[in-house]
Amino acid sequence: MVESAEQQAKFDQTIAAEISIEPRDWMPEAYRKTLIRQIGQHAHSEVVGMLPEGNWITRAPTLRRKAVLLAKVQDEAGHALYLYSAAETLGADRNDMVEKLIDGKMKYSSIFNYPTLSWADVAAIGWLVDGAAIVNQVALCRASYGPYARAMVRVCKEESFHQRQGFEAMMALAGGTKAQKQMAQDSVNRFWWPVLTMFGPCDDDSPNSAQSMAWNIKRFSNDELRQKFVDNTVPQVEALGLTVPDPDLKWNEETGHYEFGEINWDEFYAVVAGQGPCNHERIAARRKAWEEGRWVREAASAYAARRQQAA
Ligand code: FAQ
Repeated sequence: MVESAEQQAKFDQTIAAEISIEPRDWMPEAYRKTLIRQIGQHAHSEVVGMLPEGNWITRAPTLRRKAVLLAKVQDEAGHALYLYSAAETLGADRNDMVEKLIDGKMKYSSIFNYPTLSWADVAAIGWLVDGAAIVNQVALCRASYGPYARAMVRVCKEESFHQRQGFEAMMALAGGTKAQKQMAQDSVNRFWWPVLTMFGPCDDDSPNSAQSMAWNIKRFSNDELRQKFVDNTVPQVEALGLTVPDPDLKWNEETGHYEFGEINWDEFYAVVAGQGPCNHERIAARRKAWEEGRWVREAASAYAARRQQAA
């Protein structure tokens, strides 16, 4: 497609005027590709993100916890569906995106390559992982692409419920027996640093940020959002009577922010490159689901074609 100066100028004006870009509007190819990349990765994260928590559905400590966890995991599937649909409005093909995920050609959030070793990890995912996801996604409610921004509004409402249920489950453990409190602390120790990497590399090492911010897809930089998460969450850790596993963490009165230690970026890049503790397991699970669901997709397509023919 030839991108005319006139189309580009109209697009630039729409972005500058804070008016949403909609599927019918002309958009630069690079904008479309960036959105498909980000929304596709986001959708995949929701699907792969069901695995670590799904691991505990049969082992939840009470019926109430089991019912809540089932509903939460189901919500994540719903988020993936809104997101795949938003990517489809840009011309992406859902099957193609899923095949790219299982062939390792599309990414998903690094955080879901860490295992859930105890029940406290399920609480930590709700509280910390959903908590980090909200900080990122509240900003995306104002993303310039309409279908993405609108999907985020609903997702954020559900995520904030998830975050509270995670905190509440963590509160039960932190206020429980000595062994339960230790389980909660171990989980915070294991999840704290990986959660901080959910926001992406430091701004200086983030190749996509400048352009995505110019297009109003991203409204805050990776480091700004990470700082916001730390500022929100440290008081919550303290309220639980737990500690943050960072000896360099300190409150800076002048800036009004917490200062925190150096993130292990080598570990982050290794996990993104497929060398995290659970990468193989996660992709194998998605591949199995994709292959075992083939007959369902084929049957649904054949049925839809027959109905169309009859009509
Ligand atoms: N993991 O230039 P940037 C959830 C990649 S949803 C893996 O900074 P960008 C809900 C990045 O893609 C969690 N890869 O990139 C839930 C890029 O690679 P590429 C998911 C990462 O896009 C809770 C490269 O590094 N949320 O948790 C990560 O401008 C509980 C360079 O990075 C979203 O996807 C990472 N952590 O900024 C579900 C939110 N970070 O594509 C179940 C939407 C970066 O050039 C249970 N996404 N990379 O090859 C975003 O906001 C952005 O894409 C960022 C990255 C901020 C993640």
